[in-house]
Amino acid sequence: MFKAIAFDLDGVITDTANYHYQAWKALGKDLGISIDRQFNEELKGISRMASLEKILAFGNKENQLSDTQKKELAAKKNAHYLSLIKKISPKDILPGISDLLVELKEAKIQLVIASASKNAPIILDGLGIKDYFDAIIDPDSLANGKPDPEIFTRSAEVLGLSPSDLIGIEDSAAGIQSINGANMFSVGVGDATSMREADSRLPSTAGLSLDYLIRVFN
Ligand code: B16
Ligand code: MG
Repeated sequence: MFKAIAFDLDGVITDTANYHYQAWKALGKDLGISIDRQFNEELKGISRMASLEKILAFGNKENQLSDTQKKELAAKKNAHYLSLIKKISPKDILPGISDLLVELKEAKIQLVIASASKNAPIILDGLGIKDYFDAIIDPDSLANGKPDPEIFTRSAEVLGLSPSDLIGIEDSAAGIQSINGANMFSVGVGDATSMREADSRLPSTAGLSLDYLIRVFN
């Protein structure tokens, strides 16, 4: 039996992935770079600065901006993103997640947030579910972002567990690679192509339950 779950946040607990997309799309438009949902799949789970670099490379503008200009653009995107999520509330929790958190707590399973987002504490507060989590990994404390395994390895460490005691749940290809690289069981939700390397896959969070996780883990 697993002892803990490491949850990705954006795209697993709440659909902020869509707000990230809107904010990057608007910034891209300012820069004359058009991005679509297919390209956006590559940004999921990737840090703010790494996402900006990918967008600039996509638009063949990677060598045109100074570090200061890039920081300003990332700050502009984040300000837009924060305005989009200002009214986030418990009704923005994705289907099945609230019941799952209750079930996991009752079963004494520990819960940790393994999100690349620096905004994770604000989002969890808005959703009203921060107290369910035993730890939130600070992405600033990591040397490498997803797809590097560090964030999921750290999730096991902070709980004093081995990665094989945990399940990681993700919606991004980079995140699934990160879980697998940490030698943790991976559950992928959403886009089937992005989730093809997951140990177990579901089309939506609605299918997640304690019973489902026990069945696939065993
Ligand atoms: P922020 P996750 C990731 O969160 C998002 O998927 C990704 O699109 C975003 O760029 C990244 O967080 C950083 O977010 O700009 O809020 O620090 O999926 O790892 O929960
Ligand atoms: Mg995600």
